[in-house]
Amino acid sequence: MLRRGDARRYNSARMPRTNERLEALLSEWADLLEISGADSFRVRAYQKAARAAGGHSRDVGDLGEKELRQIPSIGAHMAARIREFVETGTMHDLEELRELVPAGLRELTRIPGLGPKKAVLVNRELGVASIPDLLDAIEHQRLRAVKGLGAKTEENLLRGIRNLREHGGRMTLDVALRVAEDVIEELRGRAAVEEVAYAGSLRRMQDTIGDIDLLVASTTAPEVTEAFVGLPGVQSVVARGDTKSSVLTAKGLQVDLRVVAPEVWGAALQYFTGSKAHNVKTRAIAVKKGLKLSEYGLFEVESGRRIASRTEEEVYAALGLPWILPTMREDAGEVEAALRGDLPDLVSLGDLRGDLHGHTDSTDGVATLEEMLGAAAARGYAYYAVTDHAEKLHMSGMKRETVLEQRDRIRSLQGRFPTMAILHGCELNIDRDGGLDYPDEFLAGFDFLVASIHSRFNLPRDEMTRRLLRAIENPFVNVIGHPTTRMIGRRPEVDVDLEAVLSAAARTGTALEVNCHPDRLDLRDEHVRWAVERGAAIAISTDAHAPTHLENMRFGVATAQRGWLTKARTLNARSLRDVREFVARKRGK
Ligand code: DGT
Ligand code: CA
Ligand code: CA
Ligand code: ZN
Repeated sequence: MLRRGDARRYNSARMPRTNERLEALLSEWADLLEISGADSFRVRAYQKAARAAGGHSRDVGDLGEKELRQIPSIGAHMAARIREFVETGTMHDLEELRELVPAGLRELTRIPGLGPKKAVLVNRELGVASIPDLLDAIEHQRLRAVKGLGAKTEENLLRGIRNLREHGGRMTLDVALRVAEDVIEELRGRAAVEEVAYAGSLRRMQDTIGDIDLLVASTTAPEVTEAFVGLPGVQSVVARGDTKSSVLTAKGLQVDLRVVAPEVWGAALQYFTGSKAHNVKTRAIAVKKGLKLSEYGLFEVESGRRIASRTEEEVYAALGLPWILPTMREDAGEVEAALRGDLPDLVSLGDLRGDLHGHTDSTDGVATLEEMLGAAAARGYAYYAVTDHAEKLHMSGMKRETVLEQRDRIRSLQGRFPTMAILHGCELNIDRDGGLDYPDEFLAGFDFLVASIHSRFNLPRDEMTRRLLRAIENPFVNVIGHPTTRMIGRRPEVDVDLEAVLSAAARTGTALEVNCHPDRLDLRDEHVRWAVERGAAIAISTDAHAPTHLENMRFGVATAQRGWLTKARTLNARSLRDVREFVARKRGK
């Protein structure tokens, strides 16, 4: 959970709504084009336009066609489509395309590991037109009869389908948070509402959210409920009572609302934040003390007297516990640690002094070097690493002369942001054998290096492990970026001996990343915990491709907290000097 001040700090500047909707629509368009066999150039044009619209610093809805065409990757055709969307709320050609592509086929592309290309292939060769069809084909081993597919594909797709089912119907953190913040903003102004907050898995900042739980303190519950079910974003009302109601938004997201009396606010917040397992533990502690804990407060069993309910702190204190960060409330040992007075001091947003992974328009970012640096400096960072893609990234890596030009530009920009140092870095591609894009002499010219897997996600476990270990052993590699490469709901984690990777990282002085993008959150919470136990350092990095992405830091911090990461173990909570020393030590200097 964010400290109270942090949330406010980052609420003000978020991605404009139109940009976000356009990004989603244009990338859907790209997928549909690919399924219908359009040439790859066209598909890429839509993908690029999607990213450009999503990452643009101004609200694209406010721009005319001429201004739109000045955005890189947006041509006349795309500009006209965007205007059409802004004016009519839809894009006619996209709607037509949706009609053309069968729903079953569209569903297939939602399976992690099955992109549009493979979906077309299994459809054409095997007549597979839905997920049940695909499961049937896998079961009868029909996939391996198709050229280019094999037993390994079957295994991967099964994992993908499982992954889809696990996360299916759940939303990513950013989506949930935006809906919750919108509803809260609507309710906050009403006279009947004394307090309003989100609880549940969103407050615990789990990587995916089943439904959003909102809590309101009020003395006039019916009035609040009335306002809630009548909000503009509400599509349908699932349940409606005096103190308890549920609605669905247009996208089918469920929002639950509970209205409680102001004097039991703390107890209700504690109860509805959960997790259920954490609550079981806290209730057991109450029972041992002759008390009873519910959403209405902490009571003495014998007298029925309420002894705490106003704030969460009071409730925990009356149980003999310190207040516990919501991100820790998973019954993962936090209650025991709290009882021992041994809760670790976890990293928080305010501890971070820099961001060590970010892109510019020299590769696939959508903003210039100066724009990215300006946004980073505005966050008060003491350092920022520019890590554009190295040359072997398909179609968008930097040639060596571009790297050197960028280095010169960065040199001339040092001092432009008086309190922020600029590190010249690069995001290297780990090839299938663990090799990197450039020879060591060239790597030595960088201040800081991230190395990531961007291809060959399906290697067998031992090969994948060897691959990552070799990259970790390179003296110039400082961070392994998004180590498991998962995309939530879309691509499963690579099969790797993570314990071996973490141990090697700890031994060699290499950090592992918590990639803050809400579609990644990689390492995830549990893996962070393993890393902490094995003594590896963690870099919490946004991998920003646009200035707005810098705000994703809050998701990475929450994920790190869920993995019990301390400030001491967080690379980018250290001073610039210590980060430089981290680099120098690995290089043997
Ligand atoms: P989700 O929605 O699947 O992402 O996960 P949560 O944790 O938000 O779960 P949800 O929405 O079912 O309930 C919200 C919180 O309310 C949950 O974390 C703890 C509390 N809660 C709900 N039902 C129960 C229950 O039967 N027993 C207890 N102790 N707590 C409950
Ligand atoms: Ca929930
Ligand atoms: Ca719920
Ligand atoms: Zn990156």
